[in-house]
Amino acid sequence: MERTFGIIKPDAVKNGFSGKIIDRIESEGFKIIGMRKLSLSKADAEKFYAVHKERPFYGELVAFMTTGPVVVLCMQKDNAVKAWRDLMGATNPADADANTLRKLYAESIEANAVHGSDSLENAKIEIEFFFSDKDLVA
Ligand code: IDP
Ligand code: MG
Repeated sequence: MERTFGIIKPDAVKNGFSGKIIDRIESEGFKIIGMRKLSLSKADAEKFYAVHKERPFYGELVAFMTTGPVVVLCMQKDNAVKAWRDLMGATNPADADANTLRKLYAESIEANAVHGSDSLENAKIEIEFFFSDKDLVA
């Protein structure tokens, strides 16, 4: 069974959507095997999004991700990486399909409610960034 990594971003936590998003994750058949609420430090956000360092929105993205607490998630399901990306919807909520998390809950292309790993390789790296083995309970 595949594992992926997700974040409920500061906008969605602040707007009171954490519970709705977690409910949806479970009703779509994901098993949540790790979950923690935390505040990202600037250094953590910079490191987590280092792959986007050269993109023009990097500084603003790091600033946004440190505006308030987030919920980090490790989720398990068949084809979890793709299934979670599909459930999230397009990066820009204006382009997201109906009933995706970003269509339902995102504020903007930046404050877009959720993060999800884009590959199995990155899922492993991102899970390890936030969770140790003993934090993951299947
Ligand atoms: P993804 O989250 O759908 O994988 P990425 O291209 O990996 O999208 O971008 C990472 C994050 O950076 C997005 O989720 C969003 O928060 C932010 N972002 C992406 N494109 C823009 C933009 O054009 N302006 C502002 N923020 C952006
Ligand atoms: Mg991405």
